[in-house]
Amino acid sequence: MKFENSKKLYNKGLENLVGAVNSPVRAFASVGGNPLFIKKAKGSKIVDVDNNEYVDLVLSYGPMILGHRHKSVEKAVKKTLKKGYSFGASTKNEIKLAKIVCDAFPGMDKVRFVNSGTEAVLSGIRLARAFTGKDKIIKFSGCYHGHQDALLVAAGSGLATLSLPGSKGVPEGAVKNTLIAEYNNLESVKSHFEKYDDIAGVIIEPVGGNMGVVVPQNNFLKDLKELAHKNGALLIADEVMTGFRSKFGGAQELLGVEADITCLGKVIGGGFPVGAYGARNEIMENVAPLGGMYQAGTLSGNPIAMAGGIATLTELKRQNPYDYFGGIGNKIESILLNAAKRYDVALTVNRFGSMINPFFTKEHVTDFKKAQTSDTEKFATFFWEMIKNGVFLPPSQFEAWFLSSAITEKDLKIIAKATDKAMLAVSKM
Ligand code: HOZ
Repeated sequence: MKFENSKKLYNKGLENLVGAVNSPVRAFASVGGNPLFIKKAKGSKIVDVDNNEYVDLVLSYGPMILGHRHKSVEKAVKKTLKKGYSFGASTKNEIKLAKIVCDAFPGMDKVRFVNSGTEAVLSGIRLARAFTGKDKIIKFSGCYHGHQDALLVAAGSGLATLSLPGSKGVPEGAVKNTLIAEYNNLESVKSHFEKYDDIAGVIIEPVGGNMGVVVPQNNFLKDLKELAHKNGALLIADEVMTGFRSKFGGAQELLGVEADITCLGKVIGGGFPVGAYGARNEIMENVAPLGGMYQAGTLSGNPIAMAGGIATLTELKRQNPYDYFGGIGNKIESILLNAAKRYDVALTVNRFGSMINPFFTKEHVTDFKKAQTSDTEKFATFFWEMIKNGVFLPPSQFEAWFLSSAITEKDLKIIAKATDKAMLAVSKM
């Protein structure tokens, strides 16, 4: 397999782009080698500029749940494009998408659209503070909530990939109200509530996806909500990854927990830049123009993005692929575990619906510390063998793999074959 054209573009990109990328995780920093440049994608497949074709398990880090360029999404977007791109005034489709979202999440009476998951969460945090009149926020190590200053500590995703404890340029003052707890460890949350009486909210990925996939154990989320409420704080669910993915009503529907504030992104825009935050009326009435919490955006509710979101969610509801995801997720889990057994490689696989990933460790991974016991050098070898055998994975141990409803039995065979070769390569290390 050749990567010459990607290599050329990478070197050219270095001149005027930082690291030749526009988001650090794309740089392949922890797996080595040059990042791949993509030419096109369709259905379950993605093609790089050297014409190598892969089964895509990155799916733009989650949004492409129907696979690439689903015909109903493409049709809706093309139709909308002909009417104009952005107006700085409201459109009917914003109301339509808002209704779909509020119907899916019973805890949301109202929603505000923004342009990314980062924006959704930073607004959700501000809203929790506005509603409670308190300042402190508890977050969990290994969870990543976008690149806003206040939450860029002990974070997963690109920071975990690059082994960064936090970000330069974040003033101490910006994180002085951020408290860190451990995922699946209620005691670590309790100790903060015992110490501080000005905690506005606890923010969590209901299923961790930015330290690899980490699933809440037992009744962790229910207990967390109860604990937060007992202390006058809100539960903020960052469902940027899981919203409409774990279930149409997100991880909250599957886990039976209703958050006070929900933040969304990724699938909600079907590949176009959309984020959203929402809550029940008494909370959302704090947002301008109804209330005094200010948040705005020139391109928020962009017509093209709204059309992409509506078409994606409509098709998703029609397909209802959640059982299918369970089935193919199960198969991929077995493929990974059987290959590990065959070649005597220590492996743990975590999965929640259509989010899955392996950790090269014997540990049962339930928090960030355990995720970090994974051998990242083994992951790097595994990653490149998968690439060379036609499977596009996130270039990081700490990013979830995503499944789309476009994946076929034939794709699963490609994944199985590649996994066998990749695991063999790992066993020889
Ligand atoms: N885990 C990241 C977002 N949730 C991946 C995308 C990126 O950082 O580019």
